[in-house]
Amino acid sequence: KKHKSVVLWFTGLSGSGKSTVSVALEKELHGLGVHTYRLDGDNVRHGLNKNLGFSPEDRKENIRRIGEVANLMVDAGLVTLTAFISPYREDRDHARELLGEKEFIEIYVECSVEACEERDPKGLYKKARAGEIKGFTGIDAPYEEPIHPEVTIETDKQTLEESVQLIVNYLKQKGYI
Ligand code: GGZ
Repeated sequence: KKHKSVVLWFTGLSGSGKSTVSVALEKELHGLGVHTYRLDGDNVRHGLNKNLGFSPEDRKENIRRIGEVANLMVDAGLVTLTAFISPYREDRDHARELLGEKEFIEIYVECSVEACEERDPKGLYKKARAGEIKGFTGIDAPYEEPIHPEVTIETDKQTLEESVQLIVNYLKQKGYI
């Protein structure tokens, strides 16, 4: 089946559901015969970007490299999903510019800090509150919300299935898949 190659750029707080939604979406896309590749902390921060931490400069470089890699993946014809906090608007906009307006879909995974902190799957918010992690996004480091994301999902209000369907519908509507 034919599809346009495009980047689906997920952004949101730690614990907002970027990975969960992108994994479920990828599965759905495979079912529709769409070729995908997913970039996330596990395959990027532990490899290509393992020399980077969480200072503002390192996050910027993290996102810059991810934008470049996503660009290559799109050249290879893949629907590319990226799942990183990407807290700075400027850095996301740079990735958007690199990819070109029509091939960059920003998906805001909206979820209150309170709800993310409640979930706290890795106990990182607890550590951040205790001062054991400094510069944690949403606690003592900024998260700049997207102003005009192509898609917003609200993971503290919608089910996983609803969020995935919203994105699939957007992609169909715009003729990407
Ligand atoms: C935010 C941190 C931090 C700090 C470690 N701030 O829930 P997680 O564990 O799996 O998601 C977070 C992940 C964030 O990495 P990204 O590459 O997505 O960040 S960015 O886009 O800002 O470069 C969290 C963990 O790494 N983590 N320290 N200080 N998240």
